Amino acid sequence: MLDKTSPIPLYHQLRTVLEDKIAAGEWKLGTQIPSERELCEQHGVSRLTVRQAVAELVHAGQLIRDHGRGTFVAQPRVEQRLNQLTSFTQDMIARDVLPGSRILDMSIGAPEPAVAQALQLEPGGKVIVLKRLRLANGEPLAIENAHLPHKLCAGLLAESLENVSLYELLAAKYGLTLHVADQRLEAIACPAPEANLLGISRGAPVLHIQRLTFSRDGTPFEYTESIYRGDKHFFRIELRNEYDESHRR
Ligand code: 16G
Repeated sequence: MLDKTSPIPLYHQLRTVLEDKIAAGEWKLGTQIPSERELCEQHGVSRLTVRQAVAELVHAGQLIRDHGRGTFVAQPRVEQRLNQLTSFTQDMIARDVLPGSRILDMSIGAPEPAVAQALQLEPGGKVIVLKRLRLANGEPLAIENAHLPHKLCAGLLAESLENVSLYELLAAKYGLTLHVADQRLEAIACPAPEANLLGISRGAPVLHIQRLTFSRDGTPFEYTESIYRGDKHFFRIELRNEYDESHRR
């Protein structure tokens, strides 16, 4: 119910009501939402209010406008918590999305000096390069280019890694369990080759992520550069006020 006496603007109240309909599955994925006129009648508000609420949901990626056809409930973007160290597979399963991967490259070679340094390799140390297209419900979501010290997991080259969790395999066969990671994120315009693989336009906004992962004994065992689609994925982080006494116990 909208409250016309509330200081919260009506379009914002309506946005919340519409969001609840999507969350509750009353408005199902991919279905067309009622027309502006119907929404005005249902909620007793003006066209301007409806337009503003719907525009916000389109902007937030929850609705999609198909000009000439109408407005539809969008496939939700995949959320990833930044304060939890997880694998792609875990992130997808937590969101009821089917994870998958296609191998783009699997080889052994000499790393770039910066990668060799990050992975603390000895001079001449080699890396296994594993480049994968990561799929969410069969659709391309990210490209991950992992570099792993060859001496820590030499047998990996003989493994079949299509649709397999790298982290699960590293833990089960090589005793490499995630402990901490240093991760950097930046927004970039997607270069052409990656855009082709991801099925998006060249220059579309994507997140470029670098992750250096360490095992429990402090050994860096994975350096990965990834590109995540900006339109299908978002990161979320819980922020704590360090000055609030109740956090310091
Ligand atoms: C995550 C990691 C990636 C790692 C992958 C393993 C980011 C940005 N990257 O996607 O570095 O290689 O998980 O996933 O979070 P898997 O175990 O499903 O293969």
